[in-house]
Amino acid sequence: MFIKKRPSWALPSCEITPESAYLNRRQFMSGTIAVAAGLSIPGLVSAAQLPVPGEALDFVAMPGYSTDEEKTPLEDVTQYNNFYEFGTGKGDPARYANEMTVDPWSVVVEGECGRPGKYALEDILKPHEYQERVYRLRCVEAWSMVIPWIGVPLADVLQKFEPNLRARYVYFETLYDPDQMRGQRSLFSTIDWPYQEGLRMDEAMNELGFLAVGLYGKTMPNQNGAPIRLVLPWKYGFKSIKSIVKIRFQEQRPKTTWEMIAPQEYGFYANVNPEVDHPRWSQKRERRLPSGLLSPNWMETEKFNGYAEQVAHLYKGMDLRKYY
Ligand SMILES: Nc1nc2c(c(=O)[nH]1)N[C@H]1C(S)=C(S)[C@@H](COP(=O)(O)O)O[C@H]1N2
Ligand SMILES: [Mo]
Repeated sequence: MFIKKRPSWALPSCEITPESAYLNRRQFMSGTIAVAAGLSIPGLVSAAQLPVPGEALDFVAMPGYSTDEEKTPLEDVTQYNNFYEFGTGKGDPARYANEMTVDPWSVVVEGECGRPGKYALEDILKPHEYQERVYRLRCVEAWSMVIPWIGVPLADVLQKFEPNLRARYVYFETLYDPDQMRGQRSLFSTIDWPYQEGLRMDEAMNELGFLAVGLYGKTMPNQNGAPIRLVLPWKYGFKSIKSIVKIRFQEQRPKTTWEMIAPQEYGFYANVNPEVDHPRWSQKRERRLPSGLLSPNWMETEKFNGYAEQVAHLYKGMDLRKYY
């Protein structure tokens, strides 16, 4: 057993226009750690289960990858969501995401890799053991949560597809199915579906990147991006793409959904940065949910959302005002 010092980000840290306002305007105008070592102890944890909706999952807690800040209550995590495929209201995903079927689910892997193909989700998950990581999630709209995710390291999954040397970026895509996703049927939607995201390969391979299949010990609720979604805690929430059906390794930087909608407001990198304001609001502070009128629960936003120790090196020498 080896003991690693707990990284700094694991310690407790000492008038906003939502993204939808932009759309509305447009609509108007246009009409590792001790426990980690335990992973190798046989019998400690069973192999990954299939994500059956609502079922409890076996997992290994990862205190070295977890904050001990107070967790946001399950109710807020599952009823205050952004998932525009089901509507732009915060309550719409909880109301309508059960119109989506997540079983069976497959993911197409393509591009610059040795193992392209169409994979059943269980085949992607099978070789891995589930971990629980309690991460902060900071939305670009200046609210935040603390969520206990269950899932597998993104790097471990991507590695299995054997990306080659031409793979400089990885692209992700959400399900496109207007029959199941009422937001995609909306005449007012300015999003060019499907929702698309991407990362530089070295960002994707960072130890913090996580593919979540559950939260609070159970299979992922649909509104949070069932059956599998990305979690990138040092970036604004919109990078953490939900309900993934495609992964592509590519040489060129992919276009991403929010960048395409409003490039002057949402960049490709989207690293949490209190020093770079959104053109229409400050990013210096955030409302930690639950947040009410009388107790808005404002707190300071930290650079890279408090995960600088793990990720700052990825952006060394880059002007983060330019590459926001
Ligand atoms: N496909 C898809 N993924 C998405 C979104 C979306 O609208 N569609 N919203 C993003 C935004 S803006 C945020 S803040 C997070 C919210 O995740 P949560 O609802 O699980 O808290 O999901 C991100 N992933
Ligand atoms: Mo967000």
